[in-house]
Amino acid sequence: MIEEVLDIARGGERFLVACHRRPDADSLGSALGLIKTLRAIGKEATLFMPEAIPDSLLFLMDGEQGLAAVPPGVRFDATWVMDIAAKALLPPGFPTAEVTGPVIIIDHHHAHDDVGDIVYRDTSAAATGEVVVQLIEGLGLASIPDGSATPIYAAIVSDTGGFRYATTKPATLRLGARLIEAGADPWQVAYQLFERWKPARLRLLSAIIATLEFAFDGRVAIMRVTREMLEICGANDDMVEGMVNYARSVEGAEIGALLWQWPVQDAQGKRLETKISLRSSGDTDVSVIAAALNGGGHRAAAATQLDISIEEAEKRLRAELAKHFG
Ligand SMILES: [Mn+2]
Repeated sequence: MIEEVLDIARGGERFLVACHRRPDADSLGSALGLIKTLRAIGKEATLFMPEAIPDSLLFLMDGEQGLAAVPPGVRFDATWVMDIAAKALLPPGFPTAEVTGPVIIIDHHHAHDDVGDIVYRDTSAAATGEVVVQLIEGLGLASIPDGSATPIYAAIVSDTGGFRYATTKPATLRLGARLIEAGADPWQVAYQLFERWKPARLRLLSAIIATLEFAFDGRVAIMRVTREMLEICGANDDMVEGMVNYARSVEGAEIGALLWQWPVQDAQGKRLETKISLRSSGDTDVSVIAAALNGGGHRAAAATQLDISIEEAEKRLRAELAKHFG
């Protein structure tokens, strides 16, 4: 319940705010929006950021310093984690319960599994950034707190694909207008999030598009990205974000899929797993397909990660798709 969450904000003094693993614009934007909001009501708030922030999101930081690790002895009254639907998406090195205090989840996904002690999910919200505005209002703040308009606006612009997706409601656009009135710069945000491509990323796009194949009479468009392709293009994994949309954009494709070779190093050793990103152009619920492959997401955008080779993952994916299109 939102009241329970607001009570935590009112009652505590010192908070840690975290994003999900591999932060995106909604997770980081809503984290920064919440940090400014907590400060606006006189609280201490610190960003937990153990990973490198993608270049396209650095503009959101605006002088904010993230904490890569919590110094020994530091304790928080509570820790907020933004835009997270599964335990596996907690950031690397997430502190223990005695450091974090109660863990509060602020999100808009359908949960994949239980994460957090207190959970506020509004699955009708287009972005977690929108949920942060509910907190701002719930705390009785008269206006959007200083410095929070741009990150919250970026969160919403990113998750709605620039106010294009079906999640864009009249209220979403009204909120966009309010955030611009509060100082968000729409072109600056769009340029940083959607344009400003490095040459290596454009080369990578070309390589990924060269792998495009159609299945099930063109109803599914499948693309791949391997470590070798990334290396040849001089590209990194951050540059792959959003590429799957090109598969969906093919006329007649109901689903766009991207298989992505993903290096993992853990107790079981070093190996290549496979991420699968799925996008629906409307009629098919890709979260059902992702869930059958141990993943999750939304109706229009879902993903999973499998501990198998890219070839094996493609077989599994095609077998699952055959249940819907076979
Ligand atoms: Mn989101």
